[in-house]
Amino acid sequence: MSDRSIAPHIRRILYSRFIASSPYRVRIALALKGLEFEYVGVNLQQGEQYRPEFLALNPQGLVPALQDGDALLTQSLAIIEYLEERYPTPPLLPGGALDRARIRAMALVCACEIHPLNNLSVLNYLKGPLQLSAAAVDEWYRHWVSRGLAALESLVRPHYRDGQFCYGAQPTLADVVLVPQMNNARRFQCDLTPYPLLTAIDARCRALPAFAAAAPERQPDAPRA
Ligand SMILES: N[C@@H](CCC(=O)N[C@@H](CS)C(=O)NCC(=O)O)C(=O)O
Repeated sequence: MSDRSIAPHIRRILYSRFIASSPYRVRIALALKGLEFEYVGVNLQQGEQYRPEFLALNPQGLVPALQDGDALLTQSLAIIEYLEERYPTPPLLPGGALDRARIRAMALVCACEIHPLNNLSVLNYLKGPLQLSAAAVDEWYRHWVSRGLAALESLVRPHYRDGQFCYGAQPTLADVVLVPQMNNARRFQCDLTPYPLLTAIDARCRALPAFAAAAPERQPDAPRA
């Protein structure tokens, strides 16, 4: 993170980490809505999220944070809902109240039930103060992924038709959150064969230009081959 990152003249800045799933959600939403931004990498593995200059942006010490003009925003889903309200096209929460509640419920399976239990600081706490072995921590990780994805596969099934997304014929917030979660699951060698619908939707999403542009390997702080 550089001092340049808090320069006031810059219109939209995303504080991100290439591999981290929460900023990945925001990158997808920005790309789907065609919104440009400057990327500032925060190296979580080197503890940059705990530096005073970053804590001044997000006292939680978590990415993402988004500077949008004068507004500074944190929490990926709050950021995406803000983008949805300010830049409604294309909609990530389409339809009526019931549709939106169902889409949010799908997104929250990953964002509230899987991801918080598997975050870097949680894993570090299990490995450090609680002295769990690497194998036990991997088991912990995969347990919460399989429990969450199994539920999500069931939630998606009644709404899914071949060639579609989690909820209908266009990507929604549910897909925006699913794709980074599936990426995490692959990183930790989780077995994805029990989730054929989620696997198909994930592949379909990743083939779209907006999702591809947001992919970890395409980010400026990703390791170069
Ligand atoms: N609920 C938050 C979660 C943010 C979060 O956990 N970010 C992770 C990366 S995906 C992070 O910054 N972890 C740093 C750490 O745990 O120290 C959101 O959706 O923005």
